[in-house]
Amino acid sequence: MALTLQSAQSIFSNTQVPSLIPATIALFDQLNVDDQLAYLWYAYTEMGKTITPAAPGAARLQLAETLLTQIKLMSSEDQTKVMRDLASRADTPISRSYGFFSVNTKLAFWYELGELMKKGLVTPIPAGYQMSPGVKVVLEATQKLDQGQQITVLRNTVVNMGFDTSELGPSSYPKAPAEPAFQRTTPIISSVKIDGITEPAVLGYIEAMNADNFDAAVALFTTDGALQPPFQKPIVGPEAIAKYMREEAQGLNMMPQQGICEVQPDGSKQLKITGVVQTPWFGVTVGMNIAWRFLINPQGKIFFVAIDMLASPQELLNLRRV
Ligand code: 45D
Repeated sequence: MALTLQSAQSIFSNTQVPSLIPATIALFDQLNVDDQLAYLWYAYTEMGKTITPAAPGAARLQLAETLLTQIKLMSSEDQTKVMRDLASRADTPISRSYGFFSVNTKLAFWYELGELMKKGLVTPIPAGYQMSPGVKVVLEATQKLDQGQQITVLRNTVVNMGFDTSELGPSSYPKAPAEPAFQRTTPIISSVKIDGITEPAVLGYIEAMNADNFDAAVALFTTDGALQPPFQKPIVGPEAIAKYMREEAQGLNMMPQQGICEVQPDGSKQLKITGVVQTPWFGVTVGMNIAWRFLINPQGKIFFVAIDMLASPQELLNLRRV
């Protein structure tokens, strides 16, 4: 029997994911633009009391430099307008340029804007802004999330800002600059041991990802294989997966802890592995509890892997099928 994406997506469907993340984002989406900017500023500064992102490297900031220089030279009214345009995804030259940035360049852009705000060179919140009750509701919802979940919400809002350049034809795409590498702060974890797991494709996957060796990781997939990131649709095919990994999976520390493997009558295997992932933005200070759900074909290739954020640390131990 051929493996299908649809059936693959439903393996270990009892995995509990934090519905609070989409719920918080949905509340955020309902705010007006000034409230959104104010919420983000408060959430970011509040979070900054305990954790701060690592400064992006020079190579990364260079990709955003033209925009940042332009913004620095503006009046504070125009600076506010730029931020409103980004938050409302308006079709303006700056909002378009931002829309073409990779995820990490978008984060670096905002990181630097935040630094400029601290120095008083960029205006943080629209002058005369009064907090609406809606902002308090979203801030309270955010406080209920753990740190890994909070940075996921922030990252998501940053990714969604700017003009949606996917609406433009492919011919209008500027050539994407090569992604600058993240400096790894912790030594590469080379020998992978996962309680209960001996599957070579899985161990090889983790090992390759921890070395940013995406070609090796992608070579473990079938030609119709798929990878499903948290809260996203599956990315199908080796080329698309490799592109995604280069943009979004660099510098991650993957520390799988335990798992189960179930062999199916057709010789395929379903595995669920739980553990902790660290992002290079926050290093060892933020651990995200996640699960990988693998479907390995009878030939030992990865047909499907889903990455799920877990609702709670207790979920790390949920390795039952139903
Ligand atoms: O003034 O196996 C605001 C995959 C506006 C790959 C701001 C994975 C207001 C396969 C924007 C707030 C990747 C799927 C300022 C595994 C304002 C795989 C600034 C999983 C100044 C395991 C805000 C990886 C800023 C995972 C600067 C789960 C915000 C990775 C910065 C998760 C926020 C990574 C940052 C996460 C957030 C990273 C840097 C959640 C980073 C989050």
